[in-house]
Amino acid sequence: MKVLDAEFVQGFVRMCNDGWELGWHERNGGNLSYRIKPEEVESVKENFTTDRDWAPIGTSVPGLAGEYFLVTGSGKYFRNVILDPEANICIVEVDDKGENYRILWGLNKGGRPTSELPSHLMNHEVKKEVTNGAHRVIYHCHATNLIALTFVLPLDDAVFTRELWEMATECPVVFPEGVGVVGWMVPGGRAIAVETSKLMKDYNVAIWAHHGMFCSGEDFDLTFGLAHTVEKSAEILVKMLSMRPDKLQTITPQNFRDLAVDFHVTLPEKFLYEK
Ligand code: 2HA
Ligand code: ZN
Repeated sequence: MKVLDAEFVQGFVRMCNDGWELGWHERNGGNLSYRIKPEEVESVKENFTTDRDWAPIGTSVPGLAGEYFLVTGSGKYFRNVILDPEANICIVEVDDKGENYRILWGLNKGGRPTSELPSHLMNHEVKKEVTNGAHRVIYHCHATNLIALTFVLPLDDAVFTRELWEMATECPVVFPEGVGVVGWMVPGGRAIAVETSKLMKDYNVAIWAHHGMFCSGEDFDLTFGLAHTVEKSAEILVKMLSMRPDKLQTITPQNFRDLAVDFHVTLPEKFLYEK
């Protein structure tokens, strides 16, 4: 099968375009990666070439040895992915030590995988382990309202979780485990990847202060839907704070406990503190 005919590739391309249309991918902002299923690799491997060199990942991910990923290209624009996928995304293979990668398909006009490859792969490694292989998608976007909030809220997991939960009743159901926050760090390297992947042990969302967010999920719908829900809630909070600095009424800790019972989710008590 041609790579572009595969359903996982079409889902990946559609997600890139959805994020672009929502305004989360100015210029070359953001990146997406998908851990390809063995049967999907099998279905497209006739298109792979092995003439491109192995290159260091920049960190070590032994838990991903031998895995294949579909990833966006470094410096490539999300708005161009749908127009020319083969020039803007690529399939890479991780070596048997989890130290190097090589491009097997795509980036046919040159280029490298996303500059955030260390964060993507370290997050995949953690999520593969803690979800027994269920999570396959890692998504990084520059969602506007969420970034704005990182200037006015304390950079604290409990504060961000609680404020986002209060802004939309669906939130505690969509991300019951809460969200984690990384203070400002230089992007693109191993250090920010280490901090982000630590948070991914507990959360499916990691917020990068003054930069954006990382989301993890099982498939494109769930992962995009998670980012969309977080950003929608952030937008409501920005609007609310713009109207008045305090709330006249809100969802209370007891309301959240009642919701948790009916919706069969566990909401950690550490997020249900009295204010
Ligand atoms: O330019 O978003 O974090 C891609 C990025 C880097
Ligand atoms: Zn970014």
